[in-house]
Amino acid sequence: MSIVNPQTRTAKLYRYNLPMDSGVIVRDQRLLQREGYIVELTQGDNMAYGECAPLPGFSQESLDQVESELIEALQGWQHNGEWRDWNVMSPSVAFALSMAQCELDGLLPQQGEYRAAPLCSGDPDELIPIFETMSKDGRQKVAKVKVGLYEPIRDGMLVNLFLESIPDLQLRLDANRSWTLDKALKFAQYVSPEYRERITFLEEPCKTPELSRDFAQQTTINIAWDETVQQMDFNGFELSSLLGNYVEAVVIKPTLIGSIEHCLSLIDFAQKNGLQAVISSSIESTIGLTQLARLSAWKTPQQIPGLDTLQLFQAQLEITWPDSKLPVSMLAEQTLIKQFVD
Ligand code: OSB
Ligand code: MG
Repeated sequence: MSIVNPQTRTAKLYRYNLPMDSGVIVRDQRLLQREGYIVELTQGDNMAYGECAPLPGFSQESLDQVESELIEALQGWQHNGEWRDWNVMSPSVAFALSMAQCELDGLLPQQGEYRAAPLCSGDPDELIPIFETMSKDGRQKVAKVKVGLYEPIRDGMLVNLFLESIPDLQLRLDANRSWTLDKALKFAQYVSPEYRERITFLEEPCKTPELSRDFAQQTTINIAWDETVQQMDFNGFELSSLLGNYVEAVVIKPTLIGSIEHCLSLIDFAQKNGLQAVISSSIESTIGLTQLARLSAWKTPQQIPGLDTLQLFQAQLEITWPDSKLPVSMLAEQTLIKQFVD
């Protein structure tokens, strides 16, 4: 008679491919399909997923590279139950594996924050119906608008118009480092001073953090770090360089940052220093996205996360997002790359 060891470990590695909405453009590239990997860890009766999906135009690592990193790490884990140092892995790999381990250990609570801040491309007609549903739900009106894609004057007038016509609206703006200081100031010139405090923050207005700080000083518009956090080494010294006047928030995109441990230390640093920490997506499938919603409910319950990216997809993957009407593609229909068993 054989007795099944309750600690028996097995793993599966899948590669997925999901169709995107036809108009999705990420850093000047059209993203027709989203590709990535899902790891499935099993230990005794417990099972957990992790998603590794480097984002083209943002992640440094390629799909080929993460596949070999994942295979090596999963082989090691299946044999001895241990992971190598997260810091030697690519960020998307460290995020996937540490999240799966966190889930396997029962550390990630089920409860999620699924009220993401709606992401608007800046077309005013698009915003009206969204705000109407937000009013009905009695929700705080927070939206995120991308700026920097058109003329700064147009962006400024548009933002002013939103804030003027919707008195209880709070806006998050994101310029993705696209402006010179001059252009950023042109933008600000068109936003009436009395509305500026309803801009919760503007992410990375200028090409460098120094210029973004100059912008904030001169305009009194709060800013947030996104790209700057992605490029940092993690140690106490560098973290303190994020602080300063008019710095309101750090945006945390785990796929681009790395392990959950790293993300938690960043959240902890932000909270201790009076900054908002906003968990945000790097366009993960519903497997990774729901874990981010749960991470947000667990560790940043005061903040509405930046997770309104499911609208960019034509399908969900295995796990469903509350109230989404998108069809669900099953993991079993995706490509099984490798199984890790004794
Ligand atoms: O510009 O912040 C960005 C998603 C992928 C890559 C870059 C960005 C984003 C988002 C996510 O905007 C949504 C959000 O932060 O609200
Ligand atoms: Mg951003």
